Amino acid sequence: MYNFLLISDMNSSKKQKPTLVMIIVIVGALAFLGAVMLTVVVPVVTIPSQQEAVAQQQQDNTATTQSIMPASSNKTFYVFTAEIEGLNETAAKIAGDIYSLPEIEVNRGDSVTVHFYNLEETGERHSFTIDAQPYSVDIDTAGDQSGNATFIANQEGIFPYYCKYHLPTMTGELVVLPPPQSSGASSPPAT
Ligand SMILES: [Cu+2]
Repeated sequence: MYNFLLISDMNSSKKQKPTLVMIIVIVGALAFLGAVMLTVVVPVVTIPSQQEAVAQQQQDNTATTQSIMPASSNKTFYVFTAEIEGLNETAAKIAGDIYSLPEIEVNRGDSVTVHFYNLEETGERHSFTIDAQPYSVDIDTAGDQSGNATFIANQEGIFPYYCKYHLPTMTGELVVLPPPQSSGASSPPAT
């Protein structure tokens, strides 16, 4: 009790300056300790979150790439006339002509370009024709010639393409799938 009084006496009198110095020193030491704690502890805390941020950024980039894809997807196909080797057309009573590509697969919204090459040396005509609604494509070529067509695949489904001169063998299928975005979004979140 006496000691306390003595100290308070000291505080309230001339000894105030040294006490102030002490307080400054203590505050300074605490501040220094705090700074040390921050520099030591904070990096330990922030490194994982930085990694998470990088991972998040990578995910964002992937998502951005995917969402940009449908808007800028121009798909180009090269289709050639071909023949079934070894087929006796007279005996089989059927044309042995086929397309080099029996299937063209795109996504709805794609801009589709078909380059069609008639490789006949005899001048025989071939066509690449789609007349299933809403599509209307007709690349009609003489031998040794080529043509092309570009259209927007604005309806999903399976649409046959065929050669006007060589049915029923010279056929193929245009397959228009849903946009890649919606197939990615269809995976439901785990709940
Ligand atoms: Cu043909």
